[in-house]
Amino acid sequence: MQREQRTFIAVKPDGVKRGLVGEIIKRFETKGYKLIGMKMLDVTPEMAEKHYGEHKGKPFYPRLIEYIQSGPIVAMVWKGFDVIAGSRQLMGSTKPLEAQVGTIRADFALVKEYNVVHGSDCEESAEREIAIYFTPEELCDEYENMAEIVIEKLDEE
Ligand code: IDP
Ligand code: MG
Repeated sequence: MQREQRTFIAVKPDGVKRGLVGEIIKRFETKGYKLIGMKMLDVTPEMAEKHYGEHKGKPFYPRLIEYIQSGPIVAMVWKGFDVIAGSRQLMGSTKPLEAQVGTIRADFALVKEYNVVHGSDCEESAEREIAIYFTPEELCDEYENMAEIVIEKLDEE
């Protein structure tokens, strides 16, 4: 399948505390993406710094590092056709007021500092972020989900 990608998605601590885990997972599932890894964990300072290394030095960095450690996250790996751009679309813009109505951040977040969900922004970040949170053995990619069956049929035509 062409443009089959993996991405790292996390329900951030505010999303977990607000009881949005199921709602957020539902949006990725119903879109047709395939869940291949999931765990709840407390982000360590080392993980936080690796994850958000690109933002080091920015004024909001210390608060971001504190925020991502302010409670457990639900870390996930999703796979699918154009899943990186597609999940950014489902999440909406970083700033909730700029996010389109119907996206997760427009529907559930008020401010950019607490925007309930994380998603990788390119293939390189996706692979880097997946490796921070998961070992290859923790990913379950053996089963076939409905979207894969449909896309295989399209490929055959
Ligand atoms: P993204 O999560 O949409 O990819 P990034 O620019 O990569 O957005 O920023 C990472 C996270 O840092 C955001 O999701 C948000 O939680 C936080 N953040 C981004 N910009 C600001 C800011 O200007 N002030 C405070 N927090 C910010
Ligand atoms: Mg980002």
